[in-house]
Amino acid sequence: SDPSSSRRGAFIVFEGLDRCGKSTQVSRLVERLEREGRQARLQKFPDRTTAIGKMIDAYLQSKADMDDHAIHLLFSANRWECAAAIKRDLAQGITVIADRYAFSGIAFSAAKGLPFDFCLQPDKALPLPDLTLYMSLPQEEASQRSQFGEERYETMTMQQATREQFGLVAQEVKRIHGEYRWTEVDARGTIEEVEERIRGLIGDLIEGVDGEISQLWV
Ligand code: Z5A
Ligand code: MG
Repeated sequence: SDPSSSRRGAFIVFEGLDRCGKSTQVSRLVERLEREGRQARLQKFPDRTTAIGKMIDAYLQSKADMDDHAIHLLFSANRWECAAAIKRDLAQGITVIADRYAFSGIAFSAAKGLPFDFCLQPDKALPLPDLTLYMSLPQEEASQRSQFGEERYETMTMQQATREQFGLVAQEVKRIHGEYRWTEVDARGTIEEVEERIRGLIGDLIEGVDGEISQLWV
């Protein structure tokens, strides 16, 4: 019998600061998997299409103001409303590729000054990614890619603070869930060069994973 048929899909998350190339690489990866005849699904966070997502979108565009704690919980709630679908797809052997996840949630809110422990709590027990690829790009090169956008958080000070918090998040993931779950990717170079690096790091994860999905921070 075919052992791969009993395997679940892998849950792979892309993280990183503004304009490091997450959305570009995530869509290329999903397209490649589909070309190869595999089942894959892209899950973007925030998912701005849901009711909660629309509130987040208004906040990011500065059309609405919100208490820092309240918006933090909404970002997390936005993941919880997608959690069942992620688990269902993984169980059916579909590879789920996420463009940002709980780690952005912690890094951005902690960068604003919320306590790190508070930031972790609401995402506790969400599906644990099998692999998080953190795309790292020096600030100077990120700035060259395009002008900062119009959205909240798209300032130099905020990006620097978030970069530091991502470092702490990486430590926590490695400490609690193991070194192999968090890998830094050099995001410099051409789109094709970065794509090759990512392909090498993902390896046979796309063949599926044995065992049930674990829980984040548990
Ligand atoms: N946020 C939060 O606070 N809490 C949470 O829980 C979550 C998010 C989930 C919106 O996120 C904000 O929400 C974000 C974090 C916060 N705030 N900030 N900053 P978003 O994911 O919707 O943000 P975005 O604006 O769509 O994506 P991005 O991060 O800014 O960009 P990216 O996806 O990493 O990059 P890209 O769109 O693929 O590429 C950027 C540009 O560079 C584009 O013109 C590309 O063509 C170009 N590019 C890409 N790769 C290359 C290479 N290799 N060379 C040259 N140029 C390249
Ligand atoms: Mg993006």
